Amino acid sequence: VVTPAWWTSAVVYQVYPRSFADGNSDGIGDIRGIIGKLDHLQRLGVDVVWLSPVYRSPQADAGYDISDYQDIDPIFGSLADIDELIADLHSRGMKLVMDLVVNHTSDEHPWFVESRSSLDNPKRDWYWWRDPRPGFAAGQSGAEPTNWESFFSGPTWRLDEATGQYYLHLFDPKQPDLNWENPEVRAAVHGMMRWWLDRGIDGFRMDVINLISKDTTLPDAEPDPATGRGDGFAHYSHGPRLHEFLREMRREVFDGRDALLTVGEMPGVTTEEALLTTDPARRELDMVFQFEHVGLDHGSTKFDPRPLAPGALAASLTKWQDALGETGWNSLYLSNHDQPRTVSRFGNDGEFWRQSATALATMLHLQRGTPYIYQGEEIGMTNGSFPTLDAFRDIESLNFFARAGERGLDPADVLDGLRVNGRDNARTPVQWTGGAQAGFTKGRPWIEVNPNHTWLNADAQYDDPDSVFAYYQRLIALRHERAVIALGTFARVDAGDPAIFAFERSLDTERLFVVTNLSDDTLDAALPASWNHVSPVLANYPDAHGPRLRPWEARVLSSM
Ligand code: TEU
Ligand code: CA
Repeated sequence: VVTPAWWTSAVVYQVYPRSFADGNSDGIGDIRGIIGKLDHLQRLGVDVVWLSPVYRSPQADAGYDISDYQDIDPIFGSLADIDELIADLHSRGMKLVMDLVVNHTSDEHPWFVESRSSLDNPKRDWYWWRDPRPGFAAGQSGAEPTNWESFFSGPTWRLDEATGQYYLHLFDPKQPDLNWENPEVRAAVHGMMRWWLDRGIDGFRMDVINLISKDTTLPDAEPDPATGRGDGFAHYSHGPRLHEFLREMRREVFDGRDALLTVGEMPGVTTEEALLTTDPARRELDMVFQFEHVGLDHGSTKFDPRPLAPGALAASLTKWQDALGETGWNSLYLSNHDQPRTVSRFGNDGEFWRQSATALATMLHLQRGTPYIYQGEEIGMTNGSFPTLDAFRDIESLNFFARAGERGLDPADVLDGLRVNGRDNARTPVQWTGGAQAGFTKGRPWIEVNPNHTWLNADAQYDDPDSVFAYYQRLIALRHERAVIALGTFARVDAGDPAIFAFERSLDTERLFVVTNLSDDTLDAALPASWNHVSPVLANYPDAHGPRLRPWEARVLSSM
């Protein structure tokens, strides 16, 4: 019998440091701020902290543009601070997973500074340098080596005047893509990863790791008539050497080390690719973040939001449960620092705020996989309010707005789109108290605190047994207590209405039955007769029995 991996019963908590807690009153969250809030994490009961980047960075993309992988940015603290954080987490029985951003570096990283310095610099081939398109002069419109649209709007190529060549940047021009075809690049990344593991960290969350292998022939995309550029995703994601690179990394970095967690962020991943990546027999990654359910409400772009069809979320998540089944492993998440707030996006952040926050948590945490909580989700934080454009901070939103004219979009509509799906929704400061700046900082925060902190805050919830926080505590404890949650099989149960997400988990003789009404309506559920008279081990309404489900009602029934 194979011992199940430790992370099957673990819950991960994501800290986005800039917005978590400010230790020195400069308005930006930092490592000392995190150290001061470990009681909160311990009280919640999570096992692992995933920390978004704190490395040295010009902060063009809030730290996802790294200029020194082996140092801490002074805005966040020092290496001594991170050592203290590792030690404190470990002494409280929690682990630390760091972000690994190696599809690209900052353009201020010494590797890129060297690479751009001349055509024959030894590091020239560490990045993707190409001549202008044949027949075009450098700098001429259309001279970019491919016509791809970048994630942050505009072309994915930037001309370096001094050498007359273009470099590839799938994200911002300040984030040049590393060339993983070059074995020296891979060895340098592996060495850096070992250095962090030797320092005591417990794993990595790997940023856009499915983009590290690209089609080296760099084919053009189907152009969008409005911009002349197109979506090159098929050519730069899941390239021919992705699995080879991941297996090599496993051998070079992780083999011989115990109790780690590796999770690959993979926008656009299919169930087939996710299965290949997470099947333990193939020795690649422990789990991946898939993106299907966080794209269901996107229209032609993510800033052209569409209402979610009833049942769409449950259907998508069920598809992933079924596909990864007992061979692969799912990461379970509804939000992170790139997504709107869970309760605003998938729930009802008005009338049914508490009910929908807890119902969504129930259906997510009790699936098969490792749940991820994004900071503030455990108290039901909602989307920010952004009255005007200058309330936004995120490069993705600001660039999209700046280029919206190219697409002929009305600025007022674009602003509405940013309010719905902009990444800043998740980046407003964590609401600790009802007082000034929600207790996040004694200074002026880098982004405005959500005005609803006066009633929506951690302090107001700690001692309230009916709070969202208390409910998350119980859900986390349940995963620790019950093997069926960590290891049981998953089977969706048809409860008669697509808005009712019901499923059964089973392990040997142990059964768990989860039923959630993911709608604002009262619905009658067709529940299996065997569950009719069992009282719930967890519920988000009092007097939970019978077939009638109130709006966003959630019940967890157990046969043990
Ligand atoms: O995100 C990758 C990604 O594809 C997106 O979800 C991205 O946030 C964008 O919204 C696409 O529309 C990762 C990081 O999580 C993100 O914060 C970084 O900006 C990005 O990579 C580049 O490192
Ligand atoms: Ca600070």
